[in-house]
Amino acid sequence: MHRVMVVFLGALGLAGVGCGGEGSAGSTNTQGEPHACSADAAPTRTASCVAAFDPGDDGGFGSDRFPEIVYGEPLGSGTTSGGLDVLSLGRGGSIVLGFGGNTIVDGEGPDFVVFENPFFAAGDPNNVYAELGEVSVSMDGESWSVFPCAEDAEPPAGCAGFSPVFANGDLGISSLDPAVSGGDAFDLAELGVSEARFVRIRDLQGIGAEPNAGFDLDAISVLHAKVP
Ligand SMILES: [Ca+2]
Ligand SMILES: [Ca+2]
Repeated sequence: MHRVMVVFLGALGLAGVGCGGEGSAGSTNTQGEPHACSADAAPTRTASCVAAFDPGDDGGFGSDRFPEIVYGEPLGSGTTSGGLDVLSLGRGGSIVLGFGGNTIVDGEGPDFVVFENPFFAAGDPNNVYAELGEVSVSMDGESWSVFPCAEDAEPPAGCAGFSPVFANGDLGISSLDPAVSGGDAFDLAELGVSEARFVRIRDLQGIGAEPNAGFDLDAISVLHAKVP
């Protein structure tokens, strides 16, 4: 079993080190290795850089369009089918995303939203096809605060990957309006955290068949951002 680990730059916590200007958000080298998130990059309200990616087995769907596939607005498919603008993390896979030079801040209510591609199996709202993920946040990329995920609760609580996604950049349904966006919203206040530059998603359930195994990440949007 071979797992590829894209090492998270340990120097991220050191201002300016390892975050050179040429690593523009959204670009990859020929190996598909993502560039680290630069604090100097343009601030964004949706994910715009990958700081680390540790894929699990049997994932890889969407990797031909990685990293752009996890950037920008989601392309949700609502309740009837899973959106396809996603990267499958694989069993136990994890990914760390940033928002260029932007920072999530704790405002009133939820502060950011994670979009996967859950849907109602056979149209039954009580039978959600979900692949749950654990969500963590960090300011420096080294020290993490973890949202406790009660994956066996009904409905699951504190996890990503349970709520269908209606936000759709092509349809003009904004991911920044929780009233219409769907997805799973998170409030930094629940962790006693005031700000975060990075969001980490880790697949918890390892379900699905190759290449769709694990959490399918579509997008992450910031509701309360230091730079609106
Ligand atoms: Ca909040
Ligand atoms: Ca996407």
